Amino acid sequence: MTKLGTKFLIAATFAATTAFSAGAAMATATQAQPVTKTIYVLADDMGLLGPDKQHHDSFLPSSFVLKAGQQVKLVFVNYDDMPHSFTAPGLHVNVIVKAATHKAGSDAVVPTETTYTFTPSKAGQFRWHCNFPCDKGDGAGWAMKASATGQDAVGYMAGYVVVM
Ligand SMILES: [Cu+2]
Repeated sequence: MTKLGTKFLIAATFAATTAFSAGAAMATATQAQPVTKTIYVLADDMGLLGPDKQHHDSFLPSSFVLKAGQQVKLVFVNYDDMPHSFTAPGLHVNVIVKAATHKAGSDAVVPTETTYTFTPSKAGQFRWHCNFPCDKGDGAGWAMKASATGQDAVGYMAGYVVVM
């Protein structure tokens, strides 16, 4: 083998080893990635209709399933120009969902993303509610009214996280 040939072989071996290591590192990183749960926060005409036929501030979905021990990234996409909260005391989660903004000089809403990553540790049903005095549109706070299960109407500004 010529000197040049040896150099080429070393370079090729190095490149192959590096490519393999990078691939292995990427596989590990993928395994550690949290699952993503996207939740939309809608208001005004986009908010769900209540039994009173009015639109109400709503989280969609308001109830969902997570896996114990699996890291999850909650992504809240807020189309309401008011903040909300995702408060689940049983999960030790209290996320302030930032308000949407407006396009300069127009009423067009620019949604704001708020992310929160955590790992639910134990199985169960955990209620969440919004801690803000919201839903002040046509429904005049209906979604926030006190009920037998506590603050807020499930399906709008409250719900359940089921951890399995
Ligand atoms: Cu709210």
